[in-house]
Amino acid sequence: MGLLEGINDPKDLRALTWEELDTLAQEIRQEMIEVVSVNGGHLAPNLGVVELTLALHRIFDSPRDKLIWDVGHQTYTHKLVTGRFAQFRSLRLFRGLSGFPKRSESAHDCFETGHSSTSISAAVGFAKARDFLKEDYHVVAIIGDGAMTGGMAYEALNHAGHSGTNLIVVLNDNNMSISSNVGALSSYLNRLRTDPRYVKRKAEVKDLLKSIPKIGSKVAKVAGNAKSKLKYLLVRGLWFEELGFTYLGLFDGHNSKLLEQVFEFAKQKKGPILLHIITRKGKGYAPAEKKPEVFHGVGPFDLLTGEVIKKQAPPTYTEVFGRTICDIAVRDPKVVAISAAMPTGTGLSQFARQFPERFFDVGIAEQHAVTFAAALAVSGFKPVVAIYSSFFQRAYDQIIQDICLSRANVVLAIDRAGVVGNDGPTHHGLFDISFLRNLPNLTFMVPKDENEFRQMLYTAFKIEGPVAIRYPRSVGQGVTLESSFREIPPGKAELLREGRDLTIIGAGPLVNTCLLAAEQLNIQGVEAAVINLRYLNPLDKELILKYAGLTKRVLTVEDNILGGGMGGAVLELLADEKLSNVAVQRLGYPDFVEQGSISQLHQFYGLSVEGILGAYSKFETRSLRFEGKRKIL
Ligand SMILES: Cc1ncc(C[n+]2csc(CCOP(=O)(O)OP(=O)(O)O)c2C)c(N)n1
Repeated sequence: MGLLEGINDPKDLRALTWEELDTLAQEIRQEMIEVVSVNGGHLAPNLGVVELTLALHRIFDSPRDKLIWDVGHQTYTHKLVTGRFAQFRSLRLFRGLSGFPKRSESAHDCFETGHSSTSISAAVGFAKARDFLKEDYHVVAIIGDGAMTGGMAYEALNHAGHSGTNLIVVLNDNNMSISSNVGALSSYLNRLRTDPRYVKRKAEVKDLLKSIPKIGSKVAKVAGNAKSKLKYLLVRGLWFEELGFTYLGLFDGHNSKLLEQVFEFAKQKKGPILLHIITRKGKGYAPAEKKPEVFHGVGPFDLLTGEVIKKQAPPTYTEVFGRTICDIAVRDPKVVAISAAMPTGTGLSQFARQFPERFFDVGIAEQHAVTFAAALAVSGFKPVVAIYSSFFQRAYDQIIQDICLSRANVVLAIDRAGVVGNDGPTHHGLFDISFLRNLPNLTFMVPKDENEFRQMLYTAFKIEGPVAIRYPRSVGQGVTLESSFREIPPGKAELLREGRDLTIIGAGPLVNTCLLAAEQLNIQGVEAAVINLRYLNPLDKELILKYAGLTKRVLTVEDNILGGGMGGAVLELLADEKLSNVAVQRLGYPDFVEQGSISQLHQFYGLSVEGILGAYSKFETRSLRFEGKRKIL
């Protein structure tokens, strides 16, 4: 039996010797590598924070003290030492342990995260609540250098520095976001990191910290003296200090003894304090150290070689996006592309290589990305902003104010629309239909397959005004990609199958599921028309009304929350046109959706052939009752 099995609570960590702590760190790394090699997950960020997490849990008293993890993708060690070792093999699986902090999982997960740059805001909230209630605990935000590029982090630093409340920010600086970190702040951190005073005096810092007593009445005085020496010795983080923080750094994030001394010191310190810790992404697993970007969030891989297991499959929608946008940009020099810290994730790496001066990675700054694009568009360029659906939520106001209101020619490429699988509720793209389909001036498209997607992208740059296109995190249908371009007629849906008993309206790749279901229904003698909606805005009212009127039964199928979704748009249309004799059923998600594979989730929520057949059978009884009533009347 290893040490890890005996850790049921962070308190158990405090009994370990330094040697045992080292052994535990190795066991934790082994466990994480093994589990992620099967289940997939955020390996490199987690390997980098093993010592940091253990030190935090030995020095702070979670759950009384609040540990708030930014993004939360680096909480595997935290989970393993807070009583979740037994469930760790279910990490990211359907009904299993979440890959992010989850309040329902443990009291140690004091705040749920998944989206970046919220931890300092949350820390200020916890600290203020504590101050109000005259309670006494520590609040620690752990934020990466990538997350530190997000606007919310500055808003919170601004507030925290001004309020002067006691809180600790641990800046986990591994010099990487998912890809290389970008921007002026990143350069600033880099200057601090490479400051010769830090490089030369690492050893001196260690000695000095040894002189800081852990507890006792003399702490304040001695710590005060030590602090001025520390300031002299350490690199000055003037920028943070100007904001009202005490800055201390830089410290080796893999040196447990040093980390514990630093945290002990920070506990005694009044006011906001920022500890600048240097870690190595992927630490302890050679393939992840070598390719931290690949192992940031990785699917199943071969343990020994570190080779990611790739099934032979059609290209993903993201890959098709990457290729197509390059093809379009070759033809049109005004096309520029913008990513918010995810050039690889959004398929823009090739564009960045091919057109470096026309590519912008703005960091984790979705709001800025959108307004920046709006001004580029107003200046005559044709920007495409590629962001995942759930991260676009950040930029809602900017989409309305800066893009739609002024009809800016911006293409919003909404990747990862619909359920995304094992990252779960923080990452599913369930809301974009609801929050975008009603925006004036915004043309909103959804392709049924990868070739239609390619043609829609081409069409998007032909349309005057803003355009959004949503597409999923999955491989395509395997259809042939036409090399030539053609326009998809704006506002026109596509009738894929005639029928007079039922109209099935689908959007996106689920249209294929609708077609398969229609074939099954046909075997049962039911003639179902299938409409590929293509445009959520403007709606093809004519076609919808025609088939709704003809079949009197409409079933909508969408990879989105039901509230405000595509089915809602159809209902609004039928109500507006007073087609009250049409029965409508909607398939989609009634609520937040948990983690699981995409096909598992589709199956579970009835977005499947069986789900459609089941829905149809309910129609029958309902509409018969309805028809019966009408007869009586
Ligand atoms: C609002 C938002 N945009 C984008 C992401 C995707 N994302 C997850 S982690 C990450 C990089 C974070 O870098 P850093 O904070 O340095 O953490 P590291 O993984 O390097 O430890 C990004 C861009 C996100 N989670 N939230």
